[in-house]
Amino acid sequence: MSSTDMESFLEIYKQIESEIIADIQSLPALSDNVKKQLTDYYSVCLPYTVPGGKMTRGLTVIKGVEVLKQRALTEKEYKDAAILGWQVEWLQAFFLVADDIMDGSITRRGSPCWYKCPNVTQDNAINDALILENMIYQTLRRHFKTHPSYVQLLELFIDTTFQTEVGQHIDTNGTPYADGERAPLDLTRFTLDRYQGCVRYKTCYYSFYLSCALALAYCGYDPESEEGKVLYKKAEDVCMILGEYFQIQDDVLDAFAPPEVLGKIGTDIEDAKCSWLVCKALELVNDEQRMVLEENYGRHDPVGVQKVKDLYKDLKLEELFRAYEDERKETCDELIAMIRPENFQELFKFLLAKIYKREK
Ligand code: GPP
Ligand code: MG
Ligand code: MG
Ligand code: MG
Repeated sequence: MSSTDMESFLEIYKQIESEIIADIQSLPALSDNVKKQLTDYYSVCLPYTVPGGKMTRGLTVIKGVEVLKQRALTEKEYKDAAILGWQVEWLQAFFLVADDIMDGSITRRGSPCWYKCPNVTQDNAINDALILENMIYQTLRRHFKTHPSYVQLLELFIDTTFQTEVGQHIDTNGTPYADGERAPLDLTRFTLDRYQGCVRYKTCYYSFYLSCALALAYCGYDPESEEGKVLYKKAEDVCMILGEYFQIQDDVLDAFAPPEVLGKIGTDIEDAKCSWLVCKALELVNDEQRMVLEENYGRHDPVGVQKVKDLYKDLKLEELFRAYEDERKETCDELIAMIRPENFQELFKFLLAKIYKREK
């Protein structure tokens, strides 16, 4: 069985979804009518918010277990790895439902964001994000309670969630509120130093490191052992670099990719985000160009947003990004080639191939 087979992976999604819906159906002390409302609602919410992405985070767990075992997986191993992979996708669903509310986004994966759907509303969507998070722990308990790595698997999800929330705080706190009003734009906050810290926390851990660490944990590598320490550290080092590259792509795509290809409409300029583009722009601008940012960055005004994008074009930021991307690819190739044992390299080659020159 190929580890990147989407159909088999989606089969496991359906099984997990059925188990969750069955759990809701058997909640005690609720009338059949209320339980039907709940199951009807989550039978729509789950397929809408969980599958339907690129599924790279989930498939990475399977690839990781395969690479570490150095052989094709047994049916049981495949299923376990796929269940763990889906828990990363569930975590991602929780983050995206919440992130889209926080960022005031309109579309995701080519459809309206969950909170924008008719019959959902923002109040429901906030609670759904929390429920999606909780489902991770329901499913982990159901399938891994007696696994020797159960506690480590739980802690990986708990720690990664905290790391991502710290990153999200840095990401949204560029624009604090005072008396209900956004604080005035402060361009001095948008430095590459702040950017790197923010991205490490909000993206790298959950989008790259978590899947690799889950594969290591499932295969029994103890992070306290001599061998384990080296492997987790190597995975973390490479994932931080891949993750930063991935988020820089995300920021460039936010401004320049056609929404119909990307599946989402960019909001970084309107939201005054500490994006790679604005950080780079601020390194390159003259006084007059800086005024364009002062006057238009962080405003919900299409004319102003276009002026910022025109400035990015004048500063040749897309070209700068292309050069950066080629340089990153080389750095990653070199870093990956140094990883031992050699079979472990395959996991990071898989990740790099998934993101290099991506268009969505
Ligand atoms: C990506 O930021 C980061 C996340 C989706 C993490 C969210 C974390 C929470 C704790 C809610 P982004 O806003 O650039 O992503 P996108 O471009 O996909 O909206
Ligand atoms: Mg967002
Ligand atoms: Mg965001
Ligand atoms: Mg983004």
